[in-house]
Amino acid sequence: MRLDYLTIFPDFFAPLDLSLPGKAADKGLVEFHVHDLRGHSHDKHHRVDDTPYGGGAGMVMKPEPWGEAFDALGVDAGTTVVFTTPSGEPFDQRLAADLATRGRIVFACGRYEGIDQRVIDHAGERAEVREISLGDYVLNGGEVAALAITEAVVRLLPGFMGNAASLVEESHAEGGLLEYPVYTKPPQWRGHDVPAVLRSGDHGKVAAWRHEQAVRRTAERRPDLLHPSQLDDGTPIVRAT
Ligand code: 6GU
Repeated sequence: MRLDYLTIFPDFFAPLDLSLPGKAADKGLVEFHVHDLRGHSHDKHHRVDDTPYGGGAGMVMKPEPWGEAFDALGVDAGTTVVFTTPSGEPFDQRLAADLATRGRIVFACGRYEGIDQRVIDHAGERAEVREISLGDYVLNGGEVAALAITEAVVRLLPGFMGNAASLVEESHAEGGLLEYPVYTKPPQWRGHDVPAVLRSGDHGKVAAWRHEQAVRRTAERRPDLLHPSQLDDGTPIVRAT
């Protein structure tokens, strides 16, 4: 898989050499290429933004540098262009798994109040386009979002963690539930004990306890996941007639 990043802040992507993505690159599973969008702006100040038509606050990213960058990168029908934007579709584990099947992704990281809509429309005429949001809050730009998406996608690449891990990760909430709490040694620590059931050696009781904890957590933190229509695991809901 080849991943390209178009940004006016290339330094944001230094972490790609570290940790998980760096390991994947070392294994030859993925290639990262970071590009400064200003290199495709040719006025004296390498401007990439301008005032919005129709008025209003803030600046809009100009189309020309993006178009030239797409040309230079050879963005084509075999490419997925990801625009990171708070107006995008919500990112989740399912979308990460979908993106992990692509051969090439170009991350277009917007800044200011957004990118001229024609850039997205144009990209859609030559490539697959996904507009993706990390969640319902606003970041200053799409760079951190692109890094987060990268990490979620790269760890799913076949051969990265072994197949067992990728299978388990197909849904972030296994069985539609959040993870149960986990413990390791020592058995007592600062007045807190490991729950006795986990040291009982009774695998049936351990499994039951973990399931109950997962349900409790999910009810408290993510009640939306408990609604059957939101499990969305691909299993058709069959109702008695
Ligand atoms: Cl993908 N971009 C920006 N700028 N803000 C966000 C976001 C993305 N996801 C959540 N907030």
